[in-house]
Amino acid sequence: MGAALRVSAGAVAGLPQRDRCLVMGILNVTPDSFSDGGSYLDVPRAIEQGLALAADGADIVDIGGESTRPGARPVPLDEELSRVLPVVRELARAGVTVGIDTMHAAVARAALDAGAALVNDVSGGLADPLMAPTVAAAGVPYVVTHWRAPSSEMNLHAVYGDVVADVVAELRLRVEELTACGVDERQIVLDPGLGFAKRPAHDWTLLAHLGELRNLGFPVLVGASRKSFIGAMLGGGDAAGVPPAARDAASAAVSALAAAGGAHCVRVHDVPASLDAVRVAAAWNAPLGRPLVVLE
Ligand code: PMM
Repeated sequence: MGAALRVSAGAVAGLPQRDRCLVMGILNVTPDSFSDGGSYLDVPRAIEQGLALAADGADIVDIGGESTRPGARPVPLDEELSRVLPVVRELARAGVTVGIDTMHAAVARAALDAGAALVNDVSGGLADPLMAPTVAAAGVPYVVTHWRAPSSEMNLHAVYGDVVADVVAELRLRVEELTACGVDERQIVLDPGLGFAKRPAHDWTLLAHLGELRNLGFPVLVGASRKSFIGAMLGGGDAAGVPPAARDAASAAVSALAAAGGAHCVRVHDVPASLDAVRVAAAWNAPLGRPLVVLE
């Protein structure tokens, strides 16, 4: 991208602006998410947890009502809506910047009406053809994740020639298609989709090459927290031996490295640890004159 440096940090209109990588706290209002499934299915409990994430320093609280773990069953639309909407409404009313984690345009639309500020779509617009026009009309930040197939079959699609080149090319195609549907480039945040049709080696390779994703020219969000590739690394190849909650220190280390590598946002369960981690990254990069996202 030439010798000139392009600074893109703080550039996502509608999201908090910080002199560091943003921290998005995860709130899954589901019975079956791999890490916090079942913990916050009760609405008052979910609201309490969302407020706790914000009090811990989360810049954004990301609310999801459908698990995307491998093999997860789809949730009927009315069930997804009834899980997330009261939580979105209450947290937005409390002044929290809320993200809605959904692949369904109707859920995104209803959540935006209830006060959500960002749409986080792990399918990058592929699961629902109405998502792109919905997000385009709303004009809100839109997280576009690398995705190949629904959770029930995504592991069958974890086949790459060169995982970095393939993910970059497929995300570039998503950007072209989304912008052709009216999504403004300034709305787009890209995400490598760690664990989505990826084996652990794919996830680590993508993290090592985050700069190539950044070079597409968009802010990048990294969702590594507690995922099985971290469990597998800690467990010497056996993720099952290291339960999700025992992966928080390693997840925070990934947050630090991702932030130092130019991530705009990390999506995590343990907010205080990652907040410290991204602060370390900002301090680490500051003497280099690049505390923020720099595209080279
Ligand atoms: N991962 C999950 C859910 N939503 N959203 C984005 N943008 N990126 C991710 O990597 C991502 C996501 C699955 O993990 P969870 O069960 O911890 O929410």
